[in-house]
Amino acid sequence: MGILTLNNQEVSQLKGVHLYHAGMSNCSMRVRMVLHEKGVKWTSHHLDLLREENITSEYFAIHPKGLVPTLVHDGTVIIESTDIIHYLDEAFPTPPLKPSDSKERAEVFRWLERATNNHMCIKTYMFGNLVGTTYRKGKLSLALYRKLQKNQELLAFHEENSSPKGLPRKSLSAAEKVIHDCFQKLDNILGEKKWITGETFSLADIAWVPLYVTLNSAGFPFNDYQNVNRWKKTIQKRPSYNKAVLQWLPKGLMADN
Ligand SMILES: N[C@@H](CCC(=O)N[C@@H](CS)C(=O)NCC(=O)O)C(=O)O
Repeated sequence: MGILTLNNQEVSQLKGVHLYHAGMSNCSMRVRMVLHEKGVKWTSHHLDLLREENITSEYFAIHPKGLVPTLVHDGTVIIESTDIIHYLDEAFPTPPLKPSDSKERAEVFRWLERATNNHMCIKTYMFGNLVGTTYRKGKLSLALYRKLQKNQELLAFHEENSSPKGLPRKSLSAAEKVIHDCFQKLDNILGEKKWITGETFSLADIAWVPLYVTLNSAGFPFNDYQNVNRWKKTIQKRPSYNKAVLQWLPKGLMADN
């Protein structure tokens, strides 16, 4: 579980639930959805990723990779969105967002793990198709990033995206293939079940619907995934979707979602 012990007075003194997050970030959407599903009051610390508000020594003192989201609950810092939503489900048990059946619960964890494992592919697709050029770091911000970022995978990713050629075509095609495989699997499952793990709306649905939303905004072809489209439309009717996803999207992307 992504619980951190930081020597950071500023966050360790925070009371209640605080979320460091970004509007378009799929990882932040899943945390906001869980907070809204559970009716938890939270304080927003919004970071504009395009303006690199996450690339500061202050934020790296909270999240060692400078990523969103970060949850702080009564001074305890939790990172990794799938760990955060699992934590929230334990800390605020009503309504539960995991099925009572043990096999279905195991499936929830598999889908959370799958979301975590595929994050770099989603990031690659998003940068290659939507945000990459706007997100290219100039000389100065790359220098700052190199100073702050200790994670070699993220450093290499942003260096490559910021190079004149951007991310290589080969990485984009590989990412696209992984995403198609995941959504095909999801489509097959949703042909037989209402929700990803059965009859209960769960953390698995909450972890995956933001991936649909962000990929859809970047033009990922979802037309052939009929069952996934039906599932998405059902989730769209939930108040938490409106509050945690739609209201945080840039205006131009709201209509498509
Ligand atoms: N595995 C992490 C991934 C977090 C992540 O990559 N967040 C993205 C937004 S969805 C971010 O902060 N990007 C900013 C950057 O790469 O500098 C999680 O699930 O929390």
